[in-house]
Amino acid sequence: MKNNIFAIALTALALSIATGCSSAEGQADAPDAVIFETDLGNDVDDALALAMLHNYVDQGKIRLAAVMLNKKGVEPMMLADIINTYYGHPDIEIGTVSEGVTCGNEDSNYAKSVAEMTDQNGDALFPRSHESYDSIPEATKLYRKILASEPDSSVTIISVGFSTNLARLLDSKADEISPLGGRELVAKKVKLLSAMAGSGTDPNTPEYNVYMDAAAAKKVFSSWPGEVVMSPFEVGMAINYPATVIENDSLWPSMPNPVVEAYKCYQPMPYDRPTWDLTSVLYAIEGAESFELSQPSVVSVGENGTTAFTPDSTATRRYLKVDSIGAANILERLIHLTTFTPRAVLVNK
Ligand SMILES: [Ca+2]
Repeated sequence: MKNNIFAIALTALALSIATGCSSAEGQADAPDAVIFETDLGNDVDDALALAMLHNYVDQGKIRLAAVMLNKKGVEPMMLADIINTYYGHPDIEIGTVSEGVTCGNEDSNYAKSVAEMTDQNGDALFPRSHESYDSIPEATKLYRKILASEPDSSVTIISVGFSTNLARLLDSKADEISPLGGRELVAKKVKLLSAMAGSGTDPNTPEYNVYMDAAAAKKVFSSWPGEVVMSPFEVGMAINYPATVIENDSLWPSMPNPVVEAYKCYQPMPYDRPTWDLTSVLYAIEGAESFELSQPSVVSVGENGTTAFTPDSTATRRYLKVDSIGAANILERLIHLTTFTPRAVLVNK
């Protein structure tokens, strides 16, 4: 199956070259744009989720238009660049956040650890494509530029960190990029927001991605002008990524791999880790096959970062649920999707 998908992707690439189409707009068979909104460098599931997205790019299922960082600092940008470069897609745009929320786990910042790894000559272990990160654009501006250039109702945003950038996008005003305000731009261009956030079953316990910037989360989840599907805390908790996969070098085609190194840096090995962010990627690209979807609901975000869902047939928010059989199927799929051979590695062999 993987080979078939690979062949289809190559055929699609050949067709696009033959017809001279290079821009997404007006190209009927170009995959739709996906934007990954991440706090890369906090928990390590973001890194595995980004590896999955590169697999989908290789398969021709998506265009990864940008990696937007909502964890401030240079190391998240460096690691996004390192992972994009490793997987053979160094031109994917990166956006950053200024005055983002402060993160309290700098001692376990695996982004910094991976970026500072060196080989036996003392050179950087992992190549990167930016000489400096001084000119990385603010995410809000990059969102506006990308959304303005994409076909209507085509863009999927996968948000697996804080809502800071998305709230600022909603508040953004008409400018030289687009005559539309942010809210109108989102309504016109975005088909789905798939977000790892909150809890579907516990309205009393704050969840990290929500409470770290609760005001932004409240704005986004209560007033985002379109469909939102949330992968709640308990879904990722039910599906643990196994340390045995990280430790099995034969599953990883080209070592060293920055995602594997990130995992090893994040906590003392061996440890299994919930697949929170990976589930939002899986739903966004493959749909609800092994998940269940809640009833359409209105979500209420508390000041302290709680989420409460109230069923309402007219609402546009739902959350994912999973049973034990679904969890086992999803874990198998996630392992398959993260331990793939990148096309960049195949080409270089
Ligand atoms: Ca995250």
